Amino acid sequence: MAKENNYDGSQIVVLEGLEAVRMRPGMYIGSTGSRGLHHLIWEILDNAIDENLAGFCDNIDIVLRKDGGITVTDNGRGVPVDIHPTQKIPTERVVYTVLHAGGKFDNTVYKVSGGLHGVGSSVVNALSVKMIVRIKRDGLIYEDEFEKGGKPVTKLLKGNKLPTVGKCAKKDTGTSVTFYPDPDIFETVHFKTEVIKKKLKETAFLNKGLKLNYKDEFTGEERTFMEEEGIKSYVKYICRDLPKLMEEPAYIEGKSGDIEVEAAFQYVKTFTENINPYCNRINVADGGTLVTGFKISLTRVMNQYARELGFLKDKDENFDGKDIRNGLVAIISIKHPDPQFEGQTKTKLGNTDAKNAVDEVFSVEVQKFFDKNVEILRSILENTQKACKARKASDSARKAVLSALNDVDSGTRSKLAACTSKKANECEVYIVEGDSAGGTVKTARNRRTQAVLPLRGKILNVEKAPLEKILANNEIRSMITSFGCGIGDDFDITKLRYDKIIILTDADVDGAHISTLLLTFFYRFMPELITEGKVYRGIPPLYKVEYTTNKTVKKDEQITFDLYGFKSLDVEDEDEKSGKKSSKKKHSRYLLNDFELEKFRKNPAYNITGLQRYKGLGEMDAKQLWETTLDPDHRVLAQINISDTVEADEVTSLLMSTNVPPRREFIMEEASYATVDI
Ligand code: 0R9
Repeated sequence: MAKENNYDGSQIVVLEGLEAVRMRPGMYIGSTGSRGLHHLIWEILDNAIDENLAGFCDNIDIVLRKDGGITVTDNGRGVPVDIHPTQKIPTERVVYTVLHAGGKFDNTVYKVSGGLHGVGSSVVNALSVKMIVRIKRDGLIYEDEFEKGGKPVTKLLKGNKLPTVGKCAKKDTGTSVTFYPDPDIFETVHFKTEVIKKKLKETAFLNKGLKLNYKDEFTGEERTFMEEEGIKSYVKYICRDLPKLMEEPAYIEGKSGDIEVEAAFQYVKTFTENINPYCNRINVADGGTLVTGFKISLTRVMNQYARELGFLKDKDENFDGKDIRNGLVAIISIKHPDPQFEGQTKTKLGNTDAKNAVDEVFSVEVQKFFDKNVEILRSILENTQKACKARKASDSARKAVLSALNDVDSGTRSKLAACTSKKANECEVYIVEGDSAGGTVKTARNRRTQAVLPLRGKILNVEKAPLEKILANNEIRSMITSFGCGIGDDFDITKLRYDKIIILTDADVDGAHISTLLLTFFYRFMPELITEGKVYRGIPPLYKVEYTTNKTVKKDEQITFDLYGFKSLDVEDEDEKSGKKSSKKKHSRYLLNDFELEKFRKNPAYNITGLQRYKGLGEMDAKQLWETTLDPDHRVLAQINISDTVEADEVTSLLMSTNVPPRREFIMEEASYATVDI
């Protein structure tokens, strides 16, 4: 294939556009970390899925290549290769080099679309060291290659035509994109198979019947993701380990004007509500109009039935929407031709017509379902009735408990060892497992800014207990009073007394369990603590190694490992501290986990002479605890974040389910990781 590196005038403007992407990648893909890196795949994948939504593609291959690249191939029509009317180069090249190309902006190419609205392909090209686009169309195979952030390598033929590299059957059509992310832009160019597979699983649920074939050339793993029942299977999957009120999810679909509406729901016997909304396959985690339409419709329909079936006696009496949604797991998925995503994170749908469309379709279709399934309807209404009674009882209990908590000085009621500073932005509270570790943390801490709240044993599983019991629990009351920001509907983050809430448990299964119970409590009663990034897990080291080395060990040397970003802290020898030069060159170092220990062992510069494994926080003295776990300059904290609500609920349900084996497996795995996504 002919290659060349000169560009005409229009291409220079184009390259300036791509250069802008390279200057500010975060603006286009969110970050240059692992999340941003994977975003590149989602962009290309989205374009292939758009072709599926348009009805021309039913198969997508995703290959994690041994050479570090990724190839995504669809069997759609193939990106057009004709000469673009204004740019005078192949349309394909416009798509991959012009920032606002793709046609999604004016809805001419695709009626509904997700992703970066047409700029995705060129953004991925701009952030790659190499990209190869292969198109099969009209019995010919075309290829276009780019390098160094989108600079065309392939020389166009006479009339600016795209060169071909072979022939194929006429009916064999499609687009294949291979790209290699630029290591100068991304902090890591290491793709994570688990992240990709999770996305493909979600994509399969949201695109009924679409075949997604995954291949990992490193491990040889090959998997096909396909869900014949789409979001119905998704609900089934979320509820798989939960006790169910209805055996099978209900599935509803319909159209209102240009808007397609799909919903699947199932009631389970837990106290929670879990609604996951999608618009054009994008998870609109903050809800918006489509969720409002769904809730209004469900509340109205259920109250009508409740009156007809005698669950409500008074004609003006109504069940609260919250009671009706008690135990509900639902996926709502709409396809909108012109979605307006709102909010800072663009995860809330703003279109008012979406509210009416969902209300209209759901009301009609859900009644058809319930008219055929009266027994299910009755058990949901019985569940609603119980929830309503419990809520009325617990509303008064909650008010009584909260006012009692407010009346008494929090410090004297709970075991909180407060800090002296009252400035929330510099204060943090350590929630510590057990009185004994709590005692050491109290001695070791910086009393001005670090408060300590020791918890006794395991805390209550809020997923299973009724509200009265939750609010009567001492550990939970201690947390509510210490944080000072209320719970549930009364929660007010501006009143939070601490900038960081740090969970500190032993690095064992019990510790991980306590940690997840705490996270579940926060997630259910104070979710903003997590969404606002206030909750952390303290990661104490698992090992202390003594070693000799010929290397010069700098005082306070820190090593950062790439994989998890862990730090290991080198501690000073008594000799060095007192100013003497160590003749034996003996040192000690804290290591966070087995991974670090392995890495240390393999390093020929170090000769390990002693190894201590900390079974729990209690084995460290105050000085050790300070330097490894409390000192803001050296400690390792993992910020807890909710990467997406479905995952959060899935994990919470998994952890709190009665199905013990998968729960144990998850806790064991999580116990050894530094970052927690609940
Ligand atoms: C592997 C990833 N796939 C893609 O990026 C992809 C884009 C794409 C596409 C069309 C078909 N398949 C595609 N795969 C397409 C074809 C036609 C009309 N619209 C879209 C057609 O044959 O008439 N395109 C996405 C944008 C564009 N094509 C366009 F802007 F070039 F038209």
